[in-house]
Amino acid sequence: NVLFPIGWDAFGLPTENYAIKTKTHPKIITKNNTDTFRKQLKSVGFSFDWSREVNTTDPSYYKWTQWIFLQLYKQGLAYKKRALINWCPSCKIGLANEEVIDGKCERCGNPVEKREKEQWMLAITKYAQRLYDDLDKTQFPDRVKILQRNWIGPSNGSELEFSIKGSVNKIRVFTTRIDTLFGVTYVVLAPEHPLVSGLALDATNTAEIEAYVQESKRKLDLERTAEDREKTGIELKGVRATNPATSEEVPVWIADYVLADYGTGAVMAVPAHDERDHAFAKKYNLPIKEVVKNDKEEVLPFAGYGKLINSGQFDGLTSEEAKKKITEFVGGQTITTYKLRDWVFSRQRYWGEPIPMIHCVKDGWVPVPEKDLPVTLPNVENYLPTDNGESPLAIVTDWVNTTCPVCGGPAKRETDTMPNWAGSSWYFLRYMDPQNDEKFADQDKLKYWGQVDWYNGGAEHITLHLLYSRFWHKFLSDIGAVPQDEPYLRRSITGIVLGEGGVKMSKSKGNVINPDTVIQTYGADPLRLYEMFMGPFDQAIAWDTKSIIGVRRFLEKVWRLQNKINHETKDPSLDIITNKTIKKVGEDIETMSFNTAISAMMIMVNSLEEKDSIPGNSYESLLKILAPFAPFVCEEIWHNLGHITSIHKEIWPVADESKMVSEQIKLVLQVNGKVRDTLIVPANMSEDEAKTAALKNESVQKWLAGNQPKQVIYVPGRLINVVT
Ligand code: ANZ
Repeated sequence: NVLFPIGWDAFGLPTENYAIKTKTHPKIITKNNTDTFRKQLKSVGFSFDWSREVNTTDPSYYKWTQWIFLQLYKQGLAYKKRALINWCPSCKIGLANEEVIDGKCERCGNPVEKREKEQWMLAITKYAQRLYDDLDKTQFPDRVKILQRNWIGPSNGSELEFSIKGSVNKIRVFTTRIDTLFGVTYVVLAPEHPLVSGLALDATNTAEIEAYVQESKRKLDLERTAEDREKTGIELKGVRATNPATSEEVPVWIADYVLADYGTGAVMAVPAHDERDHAFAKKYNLPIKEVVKNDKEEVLPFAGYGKLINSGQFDGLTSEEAKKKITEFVGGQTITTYKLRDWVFSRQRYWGEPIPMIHCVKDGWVPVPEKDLPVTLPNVENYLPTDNGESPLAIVTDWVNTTCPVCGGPAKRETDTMPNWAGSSWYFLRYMDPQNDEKFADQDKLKYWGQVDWYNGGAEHITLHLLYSRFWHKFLSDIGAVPQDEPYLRRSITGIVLGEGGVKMSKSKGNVINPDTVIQTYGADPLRLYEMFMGPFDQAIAWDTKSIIGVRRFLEKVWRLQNKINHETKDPSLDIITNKTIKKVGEDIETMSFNTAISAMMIMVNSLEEKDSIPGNSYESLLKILAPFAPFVCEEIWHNLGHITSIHKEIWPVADESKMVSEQIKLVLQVNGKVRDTLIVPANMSEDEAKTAALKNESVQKWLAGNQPKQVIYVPGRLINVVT
C-alpha cells in the first residue's frame, strides 16, 4: 500500500527571474510550467497519485506554511535581527548564501558585498545537536550522513573571559585549545564584534579602526577566511586584555579572519600553535610563545597535541589533561559550537510566502491571528526588485497598511517573503491529507502513513533542504503536531542525466534533451528504459541517442515474440532462465539496480528469440516483470494476448527456486567397482563438484574408513568410482 505523490515547489528566484525577463506574472509562469510538467510526467507514464497533487504557491497550501512560521514564532524560534546579508550592488538585491557562487552573484556574475539589514531568522542552531545525533535513527546512505554532519559541524571547546584593563567589559573567547592558554600573545575581535565601537573610542587610533571596520564589513566570509589570503588587521592601540591564567597583559587587535558569528566572535591568539595566528603574528611582529611540545622536534606553528611547557603549574601535563584542568582553573565553560548558523529566513522578493507578521508602533511585532491566514500575496503589476533593497511588496500601500491585531491602531505588514526552502520543509506531510482546510494534516492520517519510508532525490538537496525539513519536522514533533521526530527513513540519490558529451544540460549550451521530442521519435517506453539502463542510478551519466535506439530494438524484439507463443511448448531450459530472471529483476528493483535488471531481461529475451516456439507462461512472466519499466508496450501486448484486465493489476510472479537449476540426474556410486549407493545431482554439475559430493557420501566414507582414496573416476552423467 504505497503513497507515491507529486507536487510543485514553485516559489523562488528562478520563477521570479524568468518573470522579470519575460514580463509575465510569476503566477502565470508557474501555471504554464506546472501544466507542461504534468503533461510530460503523464506522457512518460509515472504512476503518481494525481489526486494528492500539491503546489506550494497555492494560498490553501501556504496558509499552513505561514501557520508553521507562527508556531515557530510563538516558541521563540523565529526572531528578527539586524544581520549582514549578501548584497549584489549591480542587481540591487539581497541574495541567500546559496545564491552566491564563489563570491559572485548567481544572476549577473558581479562581486557580492555584505550589507546590514533587519532579517527574520529561524533558530535552527537550537536543534543542531539533535539534527546531528538523530541521523543515527535514519537509514540514509553514509555519504548523506557525512555531508549533513559536516554541515552542522560541531566543535568541542571552551569559552573563557579576558578582562579589559580599565573597563568593566570582558572579552569572551571560544577556543578548542585552552591547553595553549599560556601561549596567548594577543587577543583578536571580529570587526563587527559589539565591543569594537566602544573600545575604538578608548584607543588612540579611532579613525583608522573605523576605516578598517567599514572595509571588512563589505567582504564575504568566504573571502575573509580563505587560507591563502594575506591576513589583515589593526591594533586597538592602548587597549590591553588580561590573560586569566597568567594575569599577563596582551594587546587587543581586530582582524577580519575572525568571523563575527562563529563562537563568540573573538579569539585568544596563540601564534606558536595556530596557523592563522602564526601568519598574523609574523606579519605584525607579535611575539610567539611555544607552550606545547611533543617528542619529535616540530617547527612552529605546531598545531598537534603534546605535553605542556612554559605553562606554570600545568607543565608536563598532556594537552588532554590540561584542557580540563585549565578550564577549571580560569572558570571557563566546556562548550560545543556549530558551523551551522541560524537560518536567514527573509527575502526582499515578491514571489514567496508573505511572512505573517504585522508591525505596530505601539505593540512592536505582532503575529497575524491564525484565523486571518493565509496572508495572500497581493496581485501586483510590478514585482521588480527595488533600488533600496526593500521587498517589492513595500510599495503596495493598500496591502501594507493594516490594523494592529492587538490595539486596533494603524500598523504595517511585514513585506519580506519567505525563502524558497519554506514550502518544501513540510510538503511531504501535506500529501497525506492534501485537501484539509482545518489543519495542515489530520493526525490519524499522519499516524496511518507514518514517516516517509523512502525519499529519492538529487544530491543538491542533501544539505540545505534535507536539513531544513528535518528541523521543521523535529519542531512540529516537539509541539505535538506530528507523531515522529524524523521525517524520512531512507534517502537515495538520483544521478543527473548530463547532456551529450558529458556536460550539464543547459539552454545556453544548446544541449538540452526535451522528453517530448524523445517520446515522439522513440516512444515513452524507450525513454524510460534507456534512462534506467544507462548506468547506475546514483551516477551522473551523459545522454547518448545511439543507446536509446538499442533499447528501442529490445522492445521491438519483445513485441515480435508474441508471434512465437505456443501453449503446447514445454521447454525446461526456458523455465530456468525465466525463474532466474524473475528473481534477479525483483531483487534489483529493491536495490534500485535498474540497469542490471534490464540487462537480465535482455538476456532472457535473447534466449526466447533463439527458439522456434515459446511457452505462454514464460512470455507472460517476462511481460509482468517488464511492465514497471515499459508500461505501455507491456499493456498493449497483454491485451493482444486476450487479457481484458490491466497487466499493472497482475500479481508479481514468484520465482520457483526448484526450477532455477537444470534437471536432476542420478549418478551411480561405486567403491572399487562395486555399486554402493546412488547420488541425485543437477545435470550441469561440474566434475569437481560431483567428486566432492561423492566423497562426502556416507557409504563411500564407510568403505574409505578414514583413508584417502587412491583414485576417483568420473564418467560424466553416469557414475563415480572410488578406488581405495
Ligand atoms: C586558540 C587556539 C590555539 C585555537 C590553537 C586553535 C589552535 P574549529 O575547530 O573550526 O571550531 N576561532 C574561534 N572563534 C573564531 C571565529 N569567530 N573566527 C575565526 N576563528 C575562530 O576552530 C576553533 C578555533 O578557531 C578556536 O580555537 C579559535 O582558535 C578559532 F593552538 O583558540 B583557537
